[in-house]
Amino acid sequence: MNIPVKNDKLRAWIREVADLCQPDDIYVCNGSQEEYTSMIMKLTETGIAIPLKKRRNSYLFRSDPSDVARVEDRTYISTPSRDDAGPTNHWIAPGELKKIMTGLYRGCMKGRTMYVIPFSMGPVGSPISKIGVEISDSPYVVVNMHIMTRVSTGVMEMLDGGADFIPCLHSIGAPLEQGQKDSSWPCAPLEKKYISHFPEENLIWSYGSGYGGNALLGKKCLALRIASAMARREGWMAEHMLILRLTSPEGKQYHIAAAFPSACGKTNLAMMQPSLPGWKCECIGDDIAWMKAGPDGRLHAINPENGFFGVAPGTSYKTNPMAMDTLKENVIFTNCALTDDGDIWWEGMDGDEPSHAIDWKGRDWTPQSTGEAAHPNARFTAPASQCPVICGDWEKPEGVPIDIFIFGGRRSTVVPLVYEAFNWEHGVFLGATAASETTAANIGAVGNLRRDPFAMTPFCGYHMGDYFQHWLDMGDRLGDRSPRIFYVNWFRKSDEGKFLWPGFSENSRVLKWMCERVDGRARAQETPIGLLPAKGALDMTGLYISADDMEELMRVDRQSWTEEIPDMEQHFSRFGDRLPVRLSRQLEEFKKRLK
Ligand code: GTP
Ligand code: SPV
Ligand code: MN
Repeated sequence: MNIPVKNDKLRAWIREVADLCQPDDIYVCNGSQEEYTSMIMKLTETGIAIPLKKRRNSYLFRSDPSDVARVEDRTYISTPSRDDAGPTNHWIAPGELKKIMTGLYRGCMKGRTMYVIPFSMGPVGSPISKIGVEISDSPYVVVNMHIMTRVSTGVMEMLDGGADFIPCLHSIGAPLEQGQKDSSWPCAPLEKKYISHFPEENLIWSYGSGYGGNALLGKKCLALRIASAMARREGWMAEHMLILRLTSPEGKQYHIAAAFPSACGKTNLAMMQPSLPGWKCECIGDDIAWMKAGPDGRLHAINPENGFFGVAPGTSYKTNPMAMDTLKENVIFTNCALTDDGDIWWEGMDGDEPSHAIDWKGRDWTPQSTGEAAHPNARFTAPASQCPVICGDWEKPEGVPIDIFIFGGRRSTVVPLVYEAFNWEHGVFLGATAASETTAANIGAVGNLRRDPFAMTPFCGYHMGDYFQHWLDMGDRLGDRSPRIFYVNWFRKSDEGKFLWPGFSENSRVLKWMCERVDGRARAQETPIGLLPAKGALDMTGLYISADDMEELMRVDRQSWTEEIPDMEQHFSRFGDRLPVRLSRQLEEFKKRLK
């Protein structure tokens, strides 16, 4: 077979994979508009992609009902020693895992085309960017990678010139026998799915799923799991963080990076339009930040992605107008509902519910139906460049200097709206003990409280104890140029189960307080958990919240925090002697403050 590729490592790898997986065809992608259109046309002809009358060049896909989210239980960090993967990762020894997966890969692309997708994470040519090549037998993956990463002949030219790359092998795990009819979303059963990472070889092997982070390997697999391990070795950071620029009425810029677990508000905060007059917010990234210390000694961040793979349900003109305006054309929708007039719909969208729709499983749906019309983890894939508030500097190769880090999660109780860490080390403690209620972004139970340090539990490519140490080391290096660290919770509820805080654009009030803290202008009060806004320090102009609700939002209840301690201790004990002493000391000091 003639493979139009000059890079020796890439040629050899393509041959090796083709010999193993036995596809009918090999196609090397160039990322062009024509390529996208012709792939989409084929997907439309077979009924797999449904064109939307109401949105130009936009399509709906419906996944298999078993393949709707990431599969953390089937995700592996395969280091030679189990210890190096740590207690938060699933582990199988590299030799054994490769043997199992080689068995699964053998002949797995029969009857299908093998696509070779060269892509850049980060602007092509930026010193922070990395090249990956995904081999996949899923045309859905190809069109999504076109949007989510930078697929181009430019990347192939760099490879031809000898550039190195991270190999990302993906198969849906559904070979076709001669004459066998294909299904619209072929995939393998759960027990045959493997999302595997070999951090010491910078290698990714994924098998059996076609959905999101399981299949679009540039995202969680490369840009977080593999990149976090590289970042530790090389002294930089790869984080599950949005990046935004906030500009004050006086024209001062603040760059903020925030880590919330999956489906806990990153995309929404990244595009938030401040309710406070005169403040401006621009989006740089909504999910992943790669950060390096710059020549100025500050931490500079880039967004390695090229698009948004965002949660659809709950997105509306009321909650996230900038996302809605991003979604007008050139969008791939997955597992949303289809309306009778040829548009998509999901729970929480503006206006009335449709009186009839086709749900994400392809069945008739009416407001009387029992299930949701859109799957709770239904997603949109849209080019970042289409976002009306994408920052003019979002592709700047050197990134933007970060002033503020925010950690947070979904806590219906205990955790107040906002507080500030006393210092970097305390901030790392807040990140390390962060907890959140689980969401539909992973296959599994929803609403269970779990510790999710730095929102990285599913994405850290090495031992979490070493990751904590890496955060402490970065703080030591950055010194007085370290970003300030805050913790937020938009999700505290009243006894009646109502959100106490309106969230979304009103979150600008909280960000404003943070900026004023950075400038040494806002007052804070010391509590055992950290520094809360002093009375009157949070700008509440034009927003009415009852005094009772406000008090509950800001309440630091010693009793409830004391009840958290055993769980924090148990959490820390999992890391054994890899837990930095500075963090166990932080926990001891916290206990003293609570007394
Ligand atoms: P991933 O893409 O999975 O990493 O998720 P994400 O962190 O980007 O979460 P996203 O912004 O998509 O929000 C997930 C859900 O939380 C959506 O249904 C939002 O409507 C909802 N949400 C986001 N921000 C807020 C907020 O400030 N308040 C409330 N009540 N809900 C919010
Ligand atoms: C997440 O789950 O954090 C996501 C979606 O951003 S996925 O790409 O599926 O990981
Ligand atoms: Mn995410």
